[in-house]
Amino acid sequence: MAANGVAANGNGTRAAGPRCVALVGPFQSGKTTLLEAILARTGVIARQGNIEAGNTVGDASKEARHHKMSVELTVATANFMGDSYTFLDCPGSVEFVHDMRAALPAIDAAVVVCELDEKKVPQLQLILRELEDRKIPRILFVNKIDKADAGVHDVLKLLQPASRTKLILRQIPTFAGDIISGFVDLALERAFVYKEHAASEVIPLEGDAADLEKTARFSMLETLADHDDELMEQLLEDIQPPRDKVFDDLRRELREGLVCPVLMGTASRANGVLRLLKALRHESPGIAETAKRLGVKAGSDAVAQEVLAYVLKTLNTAHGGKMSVVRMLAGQAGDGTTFLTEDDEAGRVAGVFKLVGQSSEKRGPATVGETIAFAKLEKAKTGDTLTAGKQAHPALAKVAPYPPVLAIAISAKERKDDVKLGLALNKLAEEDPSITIVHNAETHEVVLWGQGDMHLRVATERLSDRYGIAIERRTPSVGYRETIRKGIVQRGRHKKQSGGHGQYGDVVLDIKPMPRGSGFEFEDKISGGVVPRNYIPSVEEGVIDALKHGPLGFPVVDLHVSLIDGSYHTVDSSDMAFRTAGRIGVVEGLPQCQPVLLEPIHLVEIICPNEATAKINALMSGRRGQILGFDTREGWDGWDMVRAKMPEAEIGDLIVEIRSATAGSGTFTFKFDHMAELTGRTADQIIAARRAAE
Ligand SMILES: Nc1nc2c(ncn2[C@@H]2O[C@H](COP(=O)(O)OP(=O)(O)O)[C@@H](O)[C@H]2O)c(=O)[nH]1
Ligand SMILES: [Mg+2]
Repeated sequence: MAANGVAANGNGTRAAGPRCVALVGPFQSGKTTLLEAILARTGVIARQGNIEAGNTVGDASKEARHHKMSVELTVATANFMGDSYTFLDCPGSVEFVHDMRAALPAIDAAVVVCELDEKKVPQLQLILRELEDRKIPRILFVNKIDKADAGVHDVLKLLQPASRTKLILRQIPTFAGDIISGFVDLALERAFVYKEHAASEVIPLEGDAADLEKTARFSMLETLADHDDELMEQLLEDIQPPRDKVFDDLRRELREGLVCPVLMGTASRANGVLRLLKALRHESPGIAETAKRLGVKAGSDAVAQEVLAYVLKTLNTAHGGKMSVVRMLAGQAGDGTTFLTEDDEAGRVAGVFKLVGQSSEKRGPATVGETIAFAKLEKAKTGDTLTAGKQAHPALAKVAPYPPVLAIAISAKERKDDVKLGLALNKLAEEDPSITIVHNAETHEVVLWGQGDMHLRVATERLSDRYGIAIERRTPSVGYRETIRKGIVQRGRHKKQSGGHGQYGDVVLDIKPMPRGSGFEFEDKISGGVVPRNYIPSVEEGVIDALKHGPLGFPVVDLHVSLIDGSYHTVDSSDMAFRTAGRIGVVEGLPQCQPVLLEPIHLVEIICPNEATAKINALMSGRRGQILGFDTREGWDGWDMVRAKMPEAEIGDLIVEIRSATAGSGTFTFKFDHMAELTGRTADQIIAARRAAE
């Protein structure tokens, strides 16, 4: 082993330097509890807290405590057997998944916390997929083993469908009656009994446990041998491979992403946690492999190493301070280091901090491999690649947020907060790029788009808790339009004789419907100068004014208006007068043209595990959706994609129902397709609501 933690990354040795490990996995599987157990085990905290008591290091924000769930990434650095580890407790809820996704590029390995629950397998599959695609080494930690029964022997059968790489069972449980009392580590060939909040105790491996161990160990070795011919020969010839060889294989095959080892335990009692930490210590890769995975070119001794860092999270504290949580990928940086992003100046570091949840401790410069927070990098964003060099470094990784699926319209309860709200929204979106803010110029609404109901709720809570703005929320307006079904020729006359100068404008408009999607056209058909040239643009402006608000209350589209006749007055005519005449012509003409409501229809694509497809079809039909068909999702075993056309008004909270029909794993995308006529009761209600609102 190399001295002083200097990089030594041959297969035979453990990785060196500070590590960065993410705790990921389905919602409620126990990641935050596991972090708590790790922090207790490593002495960062004196006593392990729990979610129910609301005293954990993770989930310490007001919003997380309130909802008893992780709503953002928690960062905590600990020491274990002389090495530094930074753990990222990632939210498991799909609504907050961007925090996890944005952090992944910079981690050395992920601990995927899961439960033995069939319903949660699709969610687990989504997370593993993300890790597989990014080639991130991963260990499965089957948590809540205290609740498991004898069915636990089928761990691999239950979980393997979620993983494209071969799962490899590293431990098997041992029982005292029906209750799991400990485990056998198949690599060490040692039996342990669990002790509550203490290290497990080694006991003799004998009896039934010894027999089970032999079989389980053999299948572990068989899987390892898929990638090791020498081991394969040893197994065929019934030779016991040396223990070191087994460990070397476990280490190499994990790092190369050939296998995914499975450990187990009970986070709430800190059982199995020490073995997990030891597996990370001995088997998981370190910064050297991670930098290589990201394509960082190693500096030689002769050339000073370029300083490189990846921003994995951005925090805005209540007192206005900004912190960028970064993983140092190369070099060293501290107070005064000036960073560049890929395309901008990031700012100058004013404070380096070690984080343990909400508490931050000032410290000296950060070196390669460390995960710390830099204060005051005003322009750095989550996902940026930072360099301290003179030239920007191309982005090492880019993680685009998933397109938003749910929207609310918000406003400040009090007018005086309008400006504050604008600034706070910018900060919110900076911290969480999976939130999008859209200003609807037509309806003057500020629309907050996000990943689900809880996501948006937490966003508005932050606006009030952190920035002190009372918020009102509404359902955003649907982009209704109206059009006409028949044409008319209509005169528009504006004449006023009130002392001095009068006003005179007179036009005849030929108004005709046009095909769907063609918008609006204006045509000048004046001959003989009955309306002088210079007034014609004003007539068009007047027409456009009137089309902003049709007889049903919505913008009017898909019509053609020709100016075919009119008259003028040499003294009293003006641009204003003709604009008014144009408007009057349309306002008086349209109600006679059989106006009809138009509603936006979107093309919707839903992805779901195929056992939910029938439910999804029913859901879509129930919401006036027209199902176009469904197909297996390409490259995704056991998943379908359903396509449908659906009115925008019905999409509203569609995601909420899709998620409840798919145990949280289904989602959808949508894009505008066309406008369709809407008549009957639904249309009448929409028009009446519009009138009432005006
Ligand atoms: N029985 C049992 N419950 C656990 C265990 N770990 C966590 N829990 C509970 O499971 C729930 C979710 O835990 P949490 O850590 O918030 O899960 P996360 O969403 O993955 O962070 C909480 O009620 C925990 O107390 C465990 O090992 N055994
Ligand atoms: Mg959590």
